[in-house]
Amino acid sequence: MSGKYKAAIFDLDGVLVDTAKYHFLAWKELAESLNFEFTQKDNELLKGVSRMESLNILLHLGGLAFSDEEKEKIAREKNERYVEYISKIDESDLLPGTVALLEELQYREIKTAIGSASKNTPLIIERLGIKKYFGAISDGNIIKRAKPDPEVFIKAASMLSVLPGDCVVFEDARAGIQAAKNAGMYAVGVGKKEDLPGADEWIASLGELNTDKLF
Ligand code: B16
Ligand code: MG
Repeated sequence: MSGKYKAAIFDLDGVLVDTAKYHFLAWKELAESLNFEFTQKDNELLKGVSRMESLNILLHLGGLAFSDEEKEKIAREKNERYVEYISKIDESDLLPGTVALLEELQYREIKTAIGSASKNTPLIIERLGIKKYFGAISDGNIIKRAKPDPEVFIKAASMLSVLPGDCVVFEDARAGIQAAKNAGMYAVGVGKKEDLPGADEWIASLGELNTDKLF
């Protein structure tokens, strides 16, 4: 069937751009400064999770506890490290197939939005030069409830003036797939089926998408 969906909503980190490695480096440096080791495998637990929730998971792994005030300070430090990394990214950090898909959707007049937990979304899309492809940006700066709550995607649909049922979400995190399904949207998992239960279909990267089937 073609022409079924009217809009595409993209998660940012891990779907459009490979920022997970920079989040990892920043969290690892922070863990080292607190005298414990943080591994790539640990980093998987933080994908799609908000900054504060990520810090809670990290501190739990390190067996440490801090006051809310101290945690705010540590999260700020981590973000400063992360921002230093992403201030240097460019188009080469985009994941395979991203620009071709965004160009195609624009040509076909399919509405597009970003639905990301990241408060750094404006900086990232500016650095990548992809702002022009999106009709709406729903991100960590405007939402109150983290994925798997559907708020970030519901807001994106409303900003695009489309119904949730008319949207396809592209997500690389388990909580993001749940958020999309909680929003009543079609969910494409960008990653492995075993890592992303509950999605409606799975692709390894955006370059693999069969757009005729969805739009
Ligand atoms: P920030 P997404 C998420 O972005 C990341 O996957 C996650 O690792 C990060 O902790 C979260 O954004 C918050 O990011 O610290 O930049 O506000 O995958 O929802 O695009
Ligand atoms: Mg993601």
